[in-house]
Amino acid sequence: MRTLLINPPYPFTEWPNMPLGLSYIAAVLEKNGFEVKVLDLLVSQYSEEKLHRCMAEFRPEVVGVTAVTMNYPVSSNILKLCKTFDENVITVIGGPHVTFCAEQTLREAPWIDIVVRGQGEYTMLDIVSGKKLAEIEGLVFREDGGMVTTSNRPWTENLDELPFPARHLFPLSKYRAFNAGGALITGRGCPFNCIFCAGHRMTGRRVRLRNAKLVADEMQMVQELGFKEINIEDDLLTLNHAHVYAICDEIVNRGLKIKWNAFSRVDTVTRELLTKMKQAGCFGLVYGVESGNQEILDRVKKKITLKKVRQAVALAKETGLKAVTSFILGLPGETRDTMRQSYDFARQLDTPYGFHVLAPFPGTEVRDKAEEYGITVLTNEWSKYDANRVVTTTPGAGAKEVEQILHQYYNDIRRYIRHQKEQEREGELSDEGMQEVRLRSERRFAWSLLKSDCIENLGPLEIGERPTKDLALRLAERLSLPLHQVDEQLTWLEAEGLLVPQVVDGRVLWSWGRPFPNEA
Ligand code: B12
Ligand code: SF4
Repeated sequence: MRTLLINPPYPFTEWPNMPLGLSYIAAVLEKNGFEVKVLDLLVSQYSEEKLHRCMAEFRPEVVGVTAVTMNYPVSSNILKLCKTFDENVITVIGGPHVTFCAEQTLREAPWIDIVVRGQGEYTMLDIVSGKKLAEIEGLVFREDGGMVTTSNRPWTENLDELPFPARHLFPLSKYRAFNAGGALITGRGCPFNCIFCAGHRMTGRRVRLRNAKLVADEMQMVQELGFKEINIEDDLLTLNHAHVYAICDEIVNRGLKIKWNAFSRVDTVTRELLTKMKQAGCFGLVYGVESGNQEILDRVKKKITLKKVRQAVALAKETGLKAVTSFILGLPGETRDTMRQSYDFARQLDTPYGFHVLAPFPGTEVRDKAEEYGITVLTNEWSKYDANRVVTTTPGAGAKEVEQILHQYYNDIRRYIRHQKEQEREGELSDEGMQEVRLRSERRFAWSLLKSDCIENLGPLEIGERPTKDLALRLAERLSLPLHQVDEQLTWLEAEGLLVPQVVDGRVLWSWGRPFPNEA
């Protein structure tokens, strides 16, 4: 069956990233001889007309969309539109939201035919191969006016049997225009049981690891595609040290010059490990710290101590890695005082930090046992589950208290950016600071081009002395941005081959670069 996979939109603030889930599914379908197309509505303007055009041109027999909780409403609506355009198309949804509320999804969205629960590569392959739905593990679907839930699909044990993600089906130049990293995973699973996390329930608590040689092959491939950095998206890379050493050895022995970062836990790092990682190109780690109050850490089953946090941050600093710490406000037992402790602790660590707000995602223990944990869930309006706003309260921390700390955190960010701008004006900004400023403006610029399909809608331009300058003039006006800034950004995009001019009928037509002939 011809299959269309759709990457739905979500806000810039959530770091646009090529989705590995959809790209693994696409790769498995292609490997088995099926025709697959990706419609990426994240790094382009989302319109009904575009969706309609894609459906009319490609005429898919199956449409699949992914969703986290926050963008489930828009993903569901995309499938509703697909069904309106073609009532015979089979509509499928998967990902970490619907996995844990599959039946509710089908009850509320009659236009969705199938919910895929958990890891989706082989489940989608079975669907597209036309296997009887009742015989496919990991599904919920409608039948005879009721719903059928098939048995759970066992975790994929041997990750090495999976092909590399089908990056060639995605508009890579658009992702690269953010100057952000390319993504890959080296393993799936996390043995911990933090009550606010849906990750370990998506990937399983038993860790399966990929062969280090294959990981290095994929890193090399991502680098050759032009990505300057790699984000390793494992839930917890630093769990199995032998695995990390093996990957680092591959990188070093092959002489790869790759910059990469990863998610970690403070109780899984040692000086030797971090030194090795640094040698192999790692530049940063994200530590889930969650709270500056030990009782709360114990209550949410984080199983770490504040002492360990301090040690792990110090180790990262000593080995030259940038540690970013991540906190959650509104956890069970939270009060104004405990949030203040988290905030003070984050600042004392003297390393970059981020604050999110508790969102009780379906499938998490904190949602399933909300009452037991003293959590009041204020809304099930899923679009509000972006973990940046208050959707729960505790007896000791209402919305106002949480927002107060959150505002303080946002003010810190604003102050930091203002300070950098002042330093830049006075010529006192460090190289690292300059790089941050440049990156921020590159990303914002890329986003404004992409979200309005600016390049696609531009049409041909007169041939002038310097085509990039002509394009800059036009875009500066259209985007209301300073000409010098637009010119600088476009010069970079063109030099990287991300934007390409072509002369057509005596005029210049700009388009996004296509490193693969069949790229979206
Ligand atoms: C890496 C990562 C990120 C990266 C990249 C995200 C991306 N879009 O690629 C960054 C840092 C950008 C990010 C951002 C966010 N993330 Co995040 N992220 C992860 C992480 C650690 C791994 C995701 C991953 O790549 N897995 C590997 C791939 C292969 O698996 P997968 O994506 O789950 O896909 C498989 C299945 O889900 C299924 N599937 C998925 N889609 C589809 C579609 C179809 C049709 C089918 C059949 C099957 C299917 O099959 C796939 C292949 O097996 C997960 C934790 C986890 N283990 O799930 C959290 C996680 C997904 N993130 C989460 C959240 C909340 C966010 C943010 C909202 C940030 C925030 N404010 O907290 C944003 C939302 C961005 C978005 N829309 O995805 C939550 C989602 C929970 C929920 N129910 O919403 C998770 C589960 C972590 C958690 N807190 O519990 N994230
Ligand atoms: S928060 Fe991190 S350590 Fe805890 S269960 Fe989730 S992935 Fe594992």
